[in-house]
Amino acid sequence: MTQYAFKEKELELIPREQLEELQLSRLKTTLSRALKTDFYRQRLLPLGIDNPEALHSLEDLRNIPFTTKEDLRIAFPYGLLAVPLEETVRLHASSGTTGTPTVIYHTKRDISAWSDLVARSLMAAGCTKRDVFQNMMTYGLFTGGLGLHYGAEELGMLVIPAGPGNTIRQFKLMKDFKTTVVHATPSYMLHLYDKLSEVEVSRSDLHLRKAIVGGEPHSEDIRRKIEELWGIEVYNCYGLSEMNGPGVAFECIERSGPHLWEDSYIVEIIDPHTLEPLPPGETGELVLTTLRREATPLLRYRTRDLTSILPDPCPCGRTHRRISRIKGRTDDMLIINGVNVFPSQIEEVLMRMKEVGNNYQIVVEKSGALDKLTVKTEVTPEIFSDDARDLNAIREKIRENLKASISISPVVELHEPGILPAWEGKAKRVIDIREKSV
Ligand code: DLL
Repeated sequence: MTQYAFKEKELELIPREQLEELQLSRLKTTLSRALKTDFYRQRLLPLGIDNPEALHSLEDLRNIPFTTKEDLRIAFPYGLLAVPLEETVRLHASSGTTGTPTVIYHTKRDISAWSDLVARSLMAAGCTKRDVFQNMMTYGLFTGGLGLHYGAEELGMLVIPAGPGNTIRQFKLMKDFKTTVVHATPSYMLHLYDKLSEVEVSRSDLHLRKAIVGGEPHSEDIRRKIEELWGIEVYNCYGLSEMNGPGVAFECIERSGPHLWEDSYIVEIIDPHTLEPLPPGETGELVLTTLRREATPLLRYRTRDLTSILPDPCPCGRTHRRISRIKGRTDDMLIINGVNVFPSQIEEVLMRMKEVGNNYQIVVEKSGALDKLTVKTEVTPEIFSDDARDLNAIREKIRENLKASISISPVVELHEPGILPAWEGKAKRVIDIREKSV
């Protein structure tokens, strides 16, 4: 049965018109907060954007420039802080690859609004205060651990702050405390399942009923695989540290795309090249504006994530629109000998094949002047045999299926289960060593 509303039922079912009025009023507040930061003052005042009351409709948001990850780095450490330091209670940061971290600050009210949003999300996914919640996400500067932790406590779940790793202990905790809901990256859920055969705990000793997964892109087939292997329901949780972290969008019990909580964020989808808005149903870059955050308001933040707004309303009745599964990032597209390939396309092909196991890796390197794509995949224990003819046939089948999907014929390597690197946090599946291998 659909459960509504952790605290504010009217906000989850709010008619669109009222929701947009609420957004406009909160947008004005966000702009006035932004104008207190050094960064936005320098950016917006020269453009004559100095009066929140001049925003007459949500369309007016389009006159405000985008904010990018690079801007957050430029503003490091305090350029985007909109409140006095004494009002802040926590920061989260992500280091990325270039060195300077991006930092988001939170006031007490920010933490409480975020926790409410996560509690609302968990409730929409059918969790209750009777659930025992084992949080296997990393705690620390990364938002995955603490974000869900506070929200689950807010809902009244019993939280086990396990963090990732130490698989034997994870199973012991699950068994001893009768864990019913877990939170992990999808790759860690698959890795854990592979480890189940090595411990003295069997699936029937466990009380698991749901997993919340997120933090990294994953296909519908990965979800299905986790659901089938574990015999549980899997819910997709989307978020990014710049927008708090987990809980920006979350699936309800329909499990048909995460609702993006529009009382807290304004959603836009743009063409990443022309920067023009795209209509519902069309895939483009997700752009988000915070509506409730006090300490670090962000206007039109370019997430780099590729998705679309699902045009149909959800049968659950919530009016907050759903987004489609993240297809990839504008910056993770590989160009291999001129052909555009998203890692998600490769994953989709692999995960649809019953012979393929729970882990894979994509390697791109130079071979002379050309790019060479190698797809390494584990096969299921049943399939792994010494009969080279069987393995050759499987290798060929994978190669053909991949060629049909991505128009490139990769080298396919098959591996025994447990051979490829396993990930406790976000999986790093793409190894692009073209520069090094020139
Ligand atoms: O990964 C926040 C999070 C933690 C979300 C735990 C969900 C669960 P960042 O480290 O800033 O924050 O990374 C954000 O991860 O822009 C996406 O590219 C990717 N991502 C996060 N969740 C999903 C998801 C956290 N459900 C970046 N599906 C985002 C696909 C996801 N990609």
